[in-house]
Amino acid sequence: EAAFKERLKTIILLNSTKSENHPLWTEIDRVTLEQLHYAKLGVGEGGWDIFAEEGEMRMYKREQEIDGRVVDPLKAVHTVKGVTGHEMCHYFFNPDVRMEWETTLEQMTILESVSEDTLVFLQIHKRVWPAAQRDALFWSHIRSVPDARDSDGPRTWIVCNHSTDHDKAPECKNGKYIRVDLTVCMVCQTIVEPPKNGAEVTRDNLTCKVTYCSEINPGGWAPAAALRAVYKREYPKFLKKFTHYVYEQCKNKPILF
Ligand code: 6CM
Repeated sequence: EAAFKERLKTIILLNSTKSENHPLWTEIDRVTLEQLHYAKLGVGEGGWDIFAEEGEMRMYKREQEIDGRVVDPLKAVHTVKGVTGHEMCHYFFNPDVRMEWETTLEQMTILESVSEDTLVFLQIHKRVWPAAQRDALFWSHIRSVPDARDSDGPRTWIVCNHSTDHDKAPECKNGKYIRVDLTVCMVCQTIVEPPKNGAEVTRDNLTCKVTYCSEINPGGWAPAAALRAVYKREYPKFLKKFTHYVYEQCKNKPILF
């Protein structure tokens, strides 16, 4: 009986560290699945205008304002050879490497480790003249989902970031920074080209299809033209830098399917 109780305690402890038991879970699950669906919709309809194109990368936006604030939704697609969707999403989620590729960041704090796949972040972003400096408070969640092609090959991966509140975060009303409101997702699908004669799959056989969607409300006054100019410069810079970083990190490592 003692052994049974001990085992039960371990099971309860293990389950309590799963994100499914967290008060935020319902929202995390809902927003992540909504974003997955949204990312999969093409850009053919819905008034998407292309604003950047380089190699395989295409970036689209829809100009939109709420109370005079620019909240232009952005959708980007990119194709990267030699990496998997799991690798791409792993590096996008992993706080240890964020400073290596995130050029808009001044400081990053993990406010809560909800579980292995979910973290709550407080980030202070670099100030862009002439607007006030911004911070962002959001949960970040990574998961794999069955591939749309219904194959038994590699699964599709998603990272979803969404604004939240947190006891440990400073009040934004009287705070030093203006808090942005964001919903961001990165969805990555791995395509494996089967090697000839049943040979082992190498990085030469891999292609990763990346979709990145972002909606950021600047949260307070920011001059519209300047903000759009910042986005036009920063988003392509981010996606190029990030995907190149992942390629470089992975090229001599075993494949993480
Ligand atoms: O998705 C990206 N990064 C993730 C990890 O950091 C995460 C964070 C997104 C927050 C982005 C907030 C940017 C705030 C920019 C300040 C605006 C100031 C207004 C000045 C007007 C003149 O999802 C990559 C994000 C790439 C952003 C370009």
